Amino acid sequence: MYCRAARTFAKGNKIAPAWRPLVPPSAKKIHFSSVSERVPHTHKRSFGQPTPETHPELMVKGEVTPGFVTAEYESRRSKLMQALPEGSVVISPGYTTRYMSNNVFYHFHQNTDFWYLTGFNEPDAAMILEKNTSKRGYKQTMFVPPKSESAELWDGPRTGVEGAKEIFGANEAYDNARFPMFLKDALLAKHVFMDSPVLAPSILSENDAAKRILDFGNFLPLNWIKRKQQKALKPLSVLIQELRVIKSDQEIAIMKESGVISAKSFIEAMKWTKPGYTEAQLWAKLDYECRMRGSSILAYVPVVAGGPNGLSMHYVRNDMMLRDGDLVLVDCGGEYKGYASDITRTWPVNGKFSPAQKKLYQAVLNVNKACIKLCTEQAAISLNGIHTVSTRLMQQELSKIGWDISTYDLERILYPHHVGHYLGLDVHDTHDLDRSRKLKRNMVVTIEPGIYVPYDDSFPKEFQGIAIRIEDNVAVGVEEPHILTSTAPKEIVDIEYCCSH
Ligand SMILES: [Mn+2]
Repeated sequence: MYCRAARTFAKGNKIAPAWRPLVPPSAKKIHFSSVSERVPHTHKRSFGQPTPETHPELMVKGEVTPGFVTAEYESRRSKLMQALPEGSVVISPGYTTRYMSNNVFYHFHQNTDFWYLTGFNEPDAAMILEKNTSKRGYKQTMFVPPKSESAELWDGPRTGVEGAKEIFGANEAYDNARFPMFLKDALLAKHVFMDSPVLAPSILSENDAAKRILDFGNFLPLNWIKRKQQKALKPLSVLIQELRVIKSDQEIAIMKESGVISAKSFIEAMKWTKPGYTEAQLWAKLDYECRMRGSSILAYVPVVAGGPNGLSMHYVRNDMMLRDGDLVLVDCGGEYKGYASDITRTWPVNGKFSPAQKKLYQAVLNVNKACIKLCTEQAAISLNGIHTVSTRLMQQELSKIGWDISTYDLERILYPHHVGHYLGLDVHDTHDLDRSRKLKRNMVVTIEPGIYVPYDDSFPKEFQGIAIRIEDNVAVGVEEPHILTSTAPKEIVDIEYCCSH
C-alpha cells in the first residue's frame, strides 16, 4: 500500500518527493525507435476496466462488460427512458472511492444502478440521459475521469472520454470536472429523475461545485428539499429497480455460472473443514476458491460461524476456532461478472451430524425444499406469501420431531428473519421493492429458512446452541423453479460424504 500523502505533497508544492529519482532534462529527448514493438498489444491502448481488446480471455468482441453486449445495456437505458414523460432528464452518478481508513481505500465497487445502465466501472463518473425525439429516444452524456499521464501513473489506466463514447455508447462524453456545469442545466428540465445525494458518495456529494449547485452544504440539501416539494425532482433508483427485478435470460445465465462457482467453493470448504481450524481460515478458503474460479470478490462479508456464533444473524467477526462436535454455519457467495451469489450451508465441523443436529437439520431442509417448489409463476405467490408458508411448515416439521412451539416463539426467537429476498447485482437486490409482489418468471430470489436455538431452558436442551440456515438462489420459472445453487450439497448424506473426502 503506497502513501498518498507523498503524492499530495508533490502536487501541492510542485516538489518531487525525495525518493522519486530526478530525471535530467536531456533524458527526455532520448527516442527509442523500437518502443512500439516492445509495448505489449494489451498496453498500446489502455482502459479503466477489462475490454475485449485487453482481456480476450474474458470477453468477446461486442461485449461492454464480461457477458453483456452493447445491445443489453442499450435496451436497459431505452426501457427506462421510454417509461418517462416528455421533457425528462435522468441524472445517474457512479460511486466515488471509499476509504477504510485515512488513505487506505476499499476495493472499488460501482453503484449498481449506474453499473446496470452503463457498465462503466471507474470511480467519480456520472451520466445524464435526456429524453428526446431522436431515433434512439434519448441523448446519453457521460462524465468520466479523463486520460491523464500523472493520475494514471498512480491509479492505473483510465478509459477516458473517447472510450466512454466508443465503448459505453455515449453520444457525448466529457472530463468529469465539467459535470457541475451540465448539472446546472439538467436541473432546469421539466422532470428531473435523480436520487438524493445523501444516499451515496458520488460526484454529486463530493464535488464542491456540484454541492454548491445542489445547495448541499452541511448535510442540509436545501434546494433538494425545496425542489422535492415542488415535485420537480423525482426518485430514480426505484424506476431502475423495477427493471432490475426481472432478469434477462443472459443475466440468468451469468447468475447460474455465479451459483456454480460459489457452490463449488462450498464443496471445497466442506472437504477442508476440521476441528482446530479457525473461522478466519475457512473464510479465506471460501474466498480463495471463489476467486480461483473467476469471482472478482466475495459479494459481501461472509458469516462463518462455528457453533453458537451462528445464533447472531450477522456474525461477521469470524475469529474463533472451529470445535469438534459443533456445526459451522456459512453464509457466503462470490460476485461474478457483477452478479452476487448468496448461499448458506451448515455442516458438522468433524464431518458427522450428531443425532440432535441431524433432526433439526432435516426439519430446516424440508422447509427449504418445500419453499423452493413455490418459486413459480404458477404458484401465484409472493416472497411474503412464501414466508408465511415457511413459518407454518417449520412449526409442522418441529412438531414431527417432538417439539411443539408457539408461533410467537418461532417468529420472535427461533426463526426471526424473512425467508428470502431478491438477488442480482446486489445481494439484497432491488431493496426498495416490497416483497408482496407475485413472483414472475426471471425474478431471482433467495430461499433461506433457518432455526436458531438459544441457551434458554424453555427450549429442548438437546437443541440449545444449534444454529442452522440453508439458503439457495432460485430463478423463478413459469411451472418449475430453477435452482442456481443446486450443486452446493445440502442433503445430510451428501454433506457427510463431502466432509469425509
Ligand atoms: Mn441471503
